[in-house]
Amino acid sequence: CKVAVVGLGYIGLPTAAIIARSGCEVIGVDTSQAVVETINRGDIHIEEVDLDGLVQAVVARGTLQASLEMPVADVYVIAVPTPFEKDGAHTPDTGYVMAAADAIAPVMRAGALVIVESTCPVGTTHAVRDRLAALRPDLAMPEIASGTPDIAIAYCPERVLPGRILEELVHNDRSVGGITPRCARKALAFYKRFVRGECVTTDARAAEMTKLVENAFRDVNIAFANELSMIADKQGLDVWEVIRLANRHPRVNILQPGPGVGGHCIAVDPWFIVHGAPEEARVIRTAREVNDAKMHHVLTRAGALIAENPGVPVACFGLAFKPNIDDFRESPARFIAARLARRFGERINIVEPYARELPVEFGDTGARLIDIDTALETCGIMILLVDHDLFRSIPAEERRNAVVYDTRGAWGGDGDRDGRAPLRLAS
Ligand code: SAJ
Repeated sequence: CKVAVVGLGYIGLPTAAIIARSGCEVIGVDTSQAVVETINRGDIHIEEVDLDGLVQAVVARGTLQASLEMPVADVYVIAVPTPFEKDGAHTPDTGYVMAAADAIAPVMRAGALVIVESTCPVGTTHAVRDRLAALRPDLAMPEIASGTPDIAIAYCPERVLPGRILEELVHNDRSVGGITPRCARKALAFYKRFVRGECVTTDARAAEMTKLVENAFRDVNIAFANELSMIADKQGLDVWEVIRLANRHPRVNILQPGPGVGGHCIAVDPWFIVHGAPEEARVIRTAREVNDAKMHHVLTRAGALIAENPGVPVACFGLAFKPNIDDFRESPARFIAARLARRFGERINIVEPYARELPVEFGDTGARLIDIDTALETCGIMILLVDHDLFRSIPAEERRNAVVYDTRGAWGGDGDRDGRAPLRLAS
């Protein structure tokens, strides 16, 4: 079985490596020459637990190769990004998916299976089918041609958690959505090669919506927690205590407030639903707005705290978009810290054990990257933005002389009322 994985990013590369490990011959296709060269050396260009060893092994064994050219293959897996268009209206941009279809069309042969894995608005897989049909009128496409189609097309989203990708790629259940039941069965047989979780067949549109719904569900639940934190703040309540107590109810499970929602999926995918049904998707849209508003709320609160304590050095703990990972893209913590650095300059110190240097936007601000010990010794204001385990384990004793703003509720006891009381001013 020869497989082409199109797009060698956070999903495509681990997927290509896992498929290669299962014994298929895999060609990873990417438009970046640097990415292709890196992988063909057995190296990786992204950070993910254990991915380096796996890629090195399958490249050395010759089962994974990267290429700029689309090969002839039995299976094509499309794992390219689906960002927003630059219209400021959160319109999904499926241009990379369509470009992948354009590249596959000239080389695909009868019997091929084309799978879309990228997160997509409902209807995209059918649009890919239509594009392939237009470019290859000589091949029979599912639902278009009468008789047995030459090409099978399916939508099979991933649902892996960054930091646990290799494990979850294999063990999570998967939705396998075919344009027709026959397409779904063909895709199912492919996933059975390397997935240990249950693979459930459905149609392509249901599978597209399922992916969006999963992330919108989480976004709405986080928005509930973030809204509670702002209500509790106004009413002088400890939101963490209220959530802890409410979660003792057997059917209540409130998530954790934080400085907003980051990452590449949860803050993006709900907009794909809103775009498809703007009148109906009211809770989903509002949740997005609440989570974005929380980021600005934290920025305002942190800014006021720093301004009220002139001259006191500040430590911002964390830049990552969530705890215990080194992924700083689409991160509310990074956004907040960078804005504070721009406003307060060299008073701002960043503590981020997962970073070797500060991201570019800190460039000329005067802010510095310092280690935990230096922060604890020298900073009178501590703003916790990411609850890395390394930060959680700092004992209260070591923070006792600082004004603390804990946006994650990780430093229980002091400063866990979403910022305001009970803060203690630096002596
Ligand atoms: N967050 C909170 N409070 C919480 C939980 C999360 O503020 O109680 C924040 C995090 O700090 C982070 C953001 O939400 O900024 C997202 O983090 P996450 O851990 O919820 O999710 P991701 O973006 O790492 O991965 C999600 C997962 N989706 C779901 O859990 C429904 C993952 O399974 C998907 O595969 C992934 O999106 C994706 O690729 O779509």
